[in-house]
Amino acid sequence: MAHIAYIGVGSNIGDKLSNCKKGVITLAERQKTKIKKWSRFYQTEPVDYKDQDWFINAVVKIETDMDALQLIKEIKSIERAAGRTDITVKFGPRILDMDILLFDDIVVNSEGLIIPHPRLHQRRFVLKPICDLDPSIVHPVLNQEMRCLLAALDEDGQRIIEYQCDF
Ligand code: PH2
Ligand code: MG
Ligand code: MG
Repeated sequence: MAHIAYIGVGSNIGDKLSNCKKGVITLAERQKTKIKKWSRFYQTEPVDYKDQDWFINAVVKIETDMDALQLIKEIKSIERAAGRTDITVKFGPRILDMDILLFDDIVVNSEGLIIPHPRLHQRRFVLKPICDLDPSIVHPVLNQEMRCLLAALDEDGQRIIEYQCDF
């Protein structure tokens, strides 16, 4: 059975845009997964850990036959293949970060996997691209539309700028 998931993708090392694109394309090529729609790409101010380069972020809507656990395993493997190691500083610089933001409307709270992503509602670099895709998506725990969560955010320390690219 096909599932719909929203994946947040980000990079702030090397060719950031290419790292993001390649990560998602690899996911789609490796497994029974279809890319349904890309958000716009954004240059985003680092959040939580400030002393690092700006990120490129986007969100992609996928359709997949994998369940959430298979999907997270596949994502971890793609992050490792891109050169990411286990010693990555929490919230620090990364070549490739792919996070499951939403998976159908399931709620998961296990040690290795939390869905919806626990910080999704606090982050402009996630909410803005999700709203590009569909601002009426309802957060399955908070029961609020993504456009409302975005509107409720503070301006401070979360600058994002649309990144012009032909993709
Ligand atoms: N990811 C983090 C920590 N901070 N800041 C921005 N702007 N974009 C990110 O993707 C990001 C971050 C940890 O995953
Ligand atoms: Mg992340
Ligand atoms: Mg991550």
